[in-house]
Amino acid sequence: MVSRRNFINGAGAVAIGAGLVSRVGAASLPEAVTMDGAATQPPLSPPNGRPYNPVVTLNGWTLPWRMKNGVKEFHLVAEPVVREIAPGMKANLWGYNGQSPGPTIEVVEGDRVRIFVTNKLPEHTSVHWHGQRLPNGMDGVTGLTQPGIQPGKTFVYEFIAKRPGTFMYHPHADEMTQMAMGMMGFWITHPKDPGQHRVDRDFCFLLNAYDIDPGSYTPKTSTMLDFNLWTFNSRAFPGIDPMVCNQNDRVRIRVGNLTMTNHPIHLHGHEFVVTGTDGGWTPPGSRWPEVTADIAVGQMRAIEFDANELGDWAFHCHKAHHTMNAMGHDVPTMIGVDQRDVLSKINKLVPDYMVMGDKGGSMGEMEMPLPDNTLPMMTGTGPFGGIEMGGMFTTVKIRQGIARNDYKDPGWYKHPAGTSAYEWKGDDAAMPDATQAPDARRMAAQPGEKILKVIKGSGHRGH
Ligand SMILES: [Cu+2]
Repeated sequence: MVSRRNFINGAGAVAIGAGLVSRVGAASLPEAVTMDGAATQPPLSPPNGRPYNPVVTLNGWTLPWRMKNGVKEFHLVAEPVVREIAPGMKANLWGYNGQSPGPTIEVVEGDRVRIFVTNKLPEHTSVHWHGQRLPNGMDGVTGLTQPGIQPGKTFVYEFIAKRPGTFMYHPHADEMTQMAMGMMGFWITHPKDPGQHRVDRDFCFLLNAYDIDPGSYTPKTSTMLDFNLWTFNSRAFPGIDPMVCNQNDRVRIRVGNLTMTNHPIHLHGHEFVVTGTDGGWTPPGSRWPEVTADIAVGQMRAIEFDANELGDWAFHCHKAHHTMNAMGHDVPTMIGVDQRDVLSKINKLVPDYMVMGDKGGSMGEMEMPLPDNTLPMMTGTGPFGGIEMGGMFTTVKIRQGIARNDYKDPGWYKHPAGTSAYEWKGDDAAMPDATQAPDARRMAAQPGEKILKVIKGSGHRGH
């Protein structure tokens, strides 16, 4: 839900509606609109200015603006925020206008844009408009192109949005702290001709990561690589909304990476092409089909596909530890280790000790008591039971009869009879032989023979 605050004198409430500004704001600064929730907001249809096809920010929103003498004016407020990472966990982050990431800024190629940035953080900041062509002095690099914006101060950035495409914004001031705290946002410059690069659904989100100890609320800002929360727009599965599509829609998903590592982003059931990069639209002749696109640090990618196949299709980072949440990251591999003998001995010392994972996985089904304010490592429940995922995971839900502007979750897909994997209940003799490779046969244990088991190292250092 959008709410409005007035940073000049705290004057009374103002009617809610895109593009509206308060009287005080109109006389000076544009009003700083804020958001108080993490649900995906419907696209913001432009109330003025040139027409475009708006994007949908996954678990986010688009910042309203005001037109002043032909200039699109926005007001960003850098400030501490509380972001719900997923139901059951909140984080003390830094962001813009009430949320982290900040709101998406949408403009049209050729627009003159003026952005007021008010700093309500306890230290100086700046905003770098990542990927834009702009005058050097508007590039937002503290010390290099401007002094830092001190706490309580407002700076103005102004430039023409020259190149259409997919961009990001983030501070270029005490970057390690401010990015680790969630200071970032998306920027879309739509093409002048709304018929160009037209799709039916256009989603966007940032990849980000945090290191928040179970039971605490504030990210550890000195962490370089060993993050324990991998998120889409500061949300972790099962807190990430699905991307809802009508069957046969042309769908674009724009992703920007502001973590410290690369993410191979993978879509099930469909092939896509990369139609946009950091530098703009890719020439059609340069595109090839794929199902996973690796997105490096600082990169933006726009992928496109035809949503032909009905269903709930997984969409996730393919690094397995990036589809995990905070709890249980430093657990040793116990597959193949029979712990029954030691259990009774350990229980004398540690009454609540549990045997974990000797048959592999199944963390998702364990009912472990969690400390306050954290998320289980593998979680989420689908129509067939535990999904055993976390972090950078969501679904693309493709249905028939979804209205053009409808993005609400249609629930789980109901598979038509005879189209799901099923348990074999027939005669085993009717199955084809399970042929084994010669090595596997040789290594199979004979009765009474002991097999050497390998116990892998623990932890996840250095990803
Ligand atoms: Cu990843």
